[in-house]
Amino acid sequence: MSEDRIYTTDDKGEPFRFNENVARVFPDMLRRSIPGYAASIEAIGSLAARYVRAGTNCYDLGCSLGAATLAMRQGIREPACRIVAVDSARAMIERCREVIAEDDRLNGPETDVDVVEGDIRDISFVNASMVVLNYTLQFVEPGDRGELLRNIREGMNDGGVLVLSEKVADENPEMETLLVELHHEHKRRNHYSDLEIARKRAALENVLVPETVATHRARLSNAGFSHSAVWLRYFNFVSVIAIR
Ligand code: GEK
Repeated sequence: MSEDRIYTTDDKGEPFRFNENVARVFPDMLRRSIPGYAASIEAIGSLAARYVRAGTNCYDLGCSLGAATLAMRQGIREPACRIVAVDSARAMIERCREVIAEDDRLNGPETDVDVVEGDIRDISFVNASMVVLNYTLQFVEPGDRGELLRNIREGMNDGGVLVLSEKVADENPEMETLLVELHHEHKRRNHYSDLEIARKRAALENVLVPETVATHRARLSNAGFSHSAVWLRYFNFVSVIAIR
C-alpha cells in the first residue's frame, strides 16, 4: 500500500482534490485519517447480507476505489443483484475498475458491478435495496444534499437500507474543539506530522463541509426515511443507518 505523504511536500495551498496523487495513496489515507473507517466497511458487508434482496440494485455513491462495493459484493446472499459504483473523479474510477476486474478474476463475478464515472446528483436510482454514502455526502454542496437524499429514497424499495457515514460538527463549540483535537491526536498516532495535519485541514476548508448529527437525521426524516440510528461514532466521525 503506498504511503500518504502528500502534505509533507506537495502543498501549494490549493483546495483538496481527488486527483491521481490522492488515488495512488488513498487506502493508506483513509485508514490513517478516518477513525472507524474499517468498522464502516465491515458493517456494510453485514448490512448487505441482511438487507439486499434478490434481483435488486445496490448503489455505492462516491465509491473511490470500491472498498464498500467489494464489502457489499462479499456480503450479498441473494442472486441476480447489481451494484452501481459511482464517482466523479476520473483517477478514482480508473483505479476502481482495476480493483473490480481483479475481484472478478479472483472471486468470480457473482454479483455484477457497473463502475460509473459521474456526479451522484445526476443518477437515477431504481429498485434499490441498499445505498451507501460512505464519507461522500460531506463533499456535496449542502444546498444539494436534501434533493439527493429524496432522489435516493424515491429509488429505494420499502425496507431498503441507506448507510450514511460522515465527518460531523458539534453544536457546542467546546465539544467541537475537543472532538477535533482528539481526531488530530489520532492522526498524530498514525504518523501524520502537525504540519501535514494543518495543511490538510486548510485544503479541506469549504471542500468537506460537516454538519451536525441532528441536521443529518432531520434531513433523512424529511427525505422520507422512516427511521434512522447512529450505529458508529468515533470522535467526530459517525455512521448512520436509515430505513426506507
Ligand atoms: C470508501 N466511499 O472507501 N459525485 C460523485 N462522487 C463524488 C461527489 C459527487 N458529487 N463528490 C465527491 N465524490 C469511499 C470513500 S471518499 C471519502 C469516499 C474521503 C467522491 C470523491 O471523488 C471521492 O472519491 C469520494 O466521493 C469521497 O468507502 O475522501 O474522505
